[in-house]
Amino acid sequence: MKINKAELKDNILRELRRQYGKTLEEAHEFELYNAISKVALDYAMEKWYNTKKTYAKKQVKQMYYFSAEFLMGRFMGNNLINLQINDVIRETLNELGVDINKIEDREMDAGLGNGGLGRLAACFLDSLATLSLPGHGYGLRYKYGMFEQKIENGFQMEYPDDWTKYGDPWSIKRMDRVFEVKFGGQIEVHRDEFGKEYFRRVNTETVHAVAYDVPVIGYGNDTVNTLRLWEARSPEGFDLKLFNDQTYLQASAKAVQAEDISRVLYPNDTEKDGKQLRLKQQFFFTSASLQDIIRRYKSVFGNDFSKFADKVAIQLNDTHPVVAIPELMRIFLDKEKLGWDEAWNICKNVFAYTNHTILSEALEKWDISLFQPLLPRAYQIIEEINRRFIAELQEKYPGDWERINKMSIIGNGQVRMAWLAIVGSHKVNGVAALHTEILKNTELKEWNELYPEKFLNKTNGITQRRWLLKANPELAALITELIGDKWITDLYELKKLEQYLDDDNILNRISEIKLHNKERLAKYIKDTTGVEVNPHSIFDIQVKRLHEYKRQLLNVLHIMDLYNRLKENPYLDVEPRTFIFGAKSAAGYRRAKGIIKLINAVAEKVNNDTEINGKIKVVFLENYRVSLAEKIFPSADVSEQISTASKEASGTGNMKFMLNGALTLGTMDGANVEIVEEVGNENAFIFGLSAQEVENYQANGGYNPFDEYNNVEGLKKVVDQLGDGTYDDNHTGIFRELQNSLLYGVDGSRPDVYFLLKDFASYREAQDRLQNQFKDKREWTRKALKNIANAGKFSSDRTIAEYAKEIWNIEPVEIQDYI
Ligand code: DL6
Repeated sequence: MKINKAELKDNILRELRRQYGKTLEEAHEFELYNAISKVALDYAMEKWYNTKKTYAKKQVKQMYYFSAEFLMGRFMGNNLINLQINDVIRETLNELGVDINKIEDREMDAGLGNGGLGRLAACFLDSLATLSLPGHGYGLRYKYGMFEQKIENGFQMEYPDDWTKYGDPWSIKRMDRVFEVKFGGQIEVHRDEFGKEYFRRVNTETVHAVAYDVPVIGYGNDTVNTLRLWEARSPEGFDLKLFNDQTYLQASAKAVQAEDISRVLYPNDTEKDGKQLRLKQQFFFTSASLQDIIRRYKSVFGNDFSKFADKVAIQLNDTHPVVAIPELMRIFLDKEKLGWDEAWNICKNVFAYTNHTILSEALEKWDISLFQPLLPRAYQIIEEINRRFIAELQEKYPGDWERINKMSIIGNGQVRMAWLAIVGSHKVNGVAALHTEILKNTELKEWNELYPEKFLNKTNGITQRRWLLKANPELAALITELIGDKWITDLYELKKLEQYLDDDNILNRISEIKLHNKERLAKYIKDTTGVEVNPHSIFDIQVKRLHEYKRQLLNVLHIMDLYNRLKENPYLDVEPRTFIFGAKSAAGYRRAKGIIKLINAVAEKVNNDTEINGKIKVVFLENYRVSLAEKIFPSADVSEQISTASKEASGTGNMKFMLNGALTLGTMDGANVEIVEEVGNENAFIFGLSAQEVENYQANGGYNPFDEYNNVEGLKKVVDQLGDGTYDDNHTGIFRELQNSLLYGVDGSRPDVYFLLKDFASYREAQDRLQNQFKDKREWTRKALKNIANAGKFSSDRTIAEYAKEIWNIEPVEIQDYI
């Protein structure tokens, strides 16, 4: 896009005057952020309009990604890059004496997600638009996103994340797109003029869903898709009569109750949390989205639904939006008066479902006692879906009641959302090859036997626009200098970098860039934590949600061991190391919070021990989020991907590290397996039990952790230190609970369910190997380059192209000019 600098300057200054009545000198940085964003949005508006018009006119099939989470991060920087106006805006602001980096830092992250699942959705939107594919997001506009984490006295504290408090220039409120969503009430049966039965909901509680549209801008093309997020509004609003009667609290009570639905993101990841409000959120956004899709369809095709599945695809991002299946059935049956078979066939062809976890506790199940009163018609429809499904099973597996009970959508007083998703979808996918195999062979074995044609793998990916081009501009520039800029939209191009594997000049430049990034992060660490770290040390980083299966505790146990070794022998030959963590724990997850406290307690001791000559430093970075991740990934030497094999469905942080030249220290889990396949075993550090070995132990009742505790070098000492007061947990007893969980099991679980002690020896060996190899800087950088060059597979462009072809059946659309 060609933009005239003088005009751009005028536009920004005019926007400041218009919005705030201020000059540049008077404006706050956040005001300037809002003004620049509005000007940039204006440049996208024409394309946005043309995209919508083109899709409608060409009547193309469109895909809607239903997700309770979109972890978008900051919008401005990414949008400027995708609009290709980043440089001109930078230069213009420079001429005005404004540092754009400071302005960028004023933007609060749109943290409308917990972790991997939500960030994946955001990467997918970027790829859809960049590949010119007609695909949009539908979700919830939470007033408060992922909580803000503060570390106080080593403990995690949670504070509300009021992400729009300085404005939200990238959203457009659409009062012309408001839908009613109904909860509760009763079902009345009526008959139409032909005597056909139909159902109507009465005495319901109605909430309004108000659309907010966010543009999703393709890189360097004309496509601007839409992320439509719904806000809950009470239809009645504020009761002025009650207010005048001086009943102040009651006056707004109804509105508050309705608006609670979109007030806050549930901050739990993989943990089951059966709250009624959560189910309300799920139904709220899926119902509004479906009504919107039907409205759009009918505006072209009227009441002829025969083409619906040829024009609409809906991807269910995990089980959270699965209640969309009975809701679409309800709309077809009760409003559009379709017959059951016709409606059900359309549904099955429209929906596809992605599973993101094998942790069975995360497969949502709702108690009927909660579900039925809240969504009586949806429940009735699920009963009918199940009745017909059970009949199908009985025919296929006569007398096999065990199997039939296990597969029943309703059972044990609960509605099983994953089962509903599989029955109501035409495709079911896992998110990495190993994950899909585990689903097919163990977790969803019976389902794969019943519907083998439904199951397929779609290995996750990440967008290189945010995670390399934006996050690591120096490396991005070098790559473009060497192989041209095609990699920005075709990441397999990076393979061409292999020609430089033995070019010392290039290896030096890569190593210098890494050092610059590490210096930048070191400064951030100093500014935010006060800890001084050595940019020449190994930056060994684990950033992700805090969960026991991700095994941050294994990482800490190794640090404690390394520290013990150094204390015993201060001359021990170890490369200086900086261990960096970033992680949020679900607020109610005691042991995960205990691990955060332990990291901070170890940091406190190690960082202040002058006897070890600063050889190891430990840093916990507060409030890990997308914008902080952008600073972290480019600075890593080592990427810690150490989950218990079989537990991490895919991981996507592993891909972001690899793309930025970090070497993976990991187990054969999730997408690590494919990373190693691409880069070669010799360019990663692999350790630990395989998924099969873990499964075997689990099948045989676990293992005896004392065998390891008593025999593995260094292990007994660190496990004992969890309980002997070496590290201060402020008398909470949480470190002892961690110790107990490893040796004896807590809350009725087996000891060491995540096999930390079992994997300790091989983890320690891999760590030692790694630090020895770091001594040879040239060889290390060569391996780093090998990682970068082989990251092509992990672009979300590849993932999305596969979904488009094999699941959604959508094609790139050339955008026409209608303005
Ligand atoms: O597929 C995205 C992401 C994977 O990379 C992670 O391995 C997986 O843990 C995560 N799953 C969730 C599950 N949440 N729920 N339900 O976040 O998905």
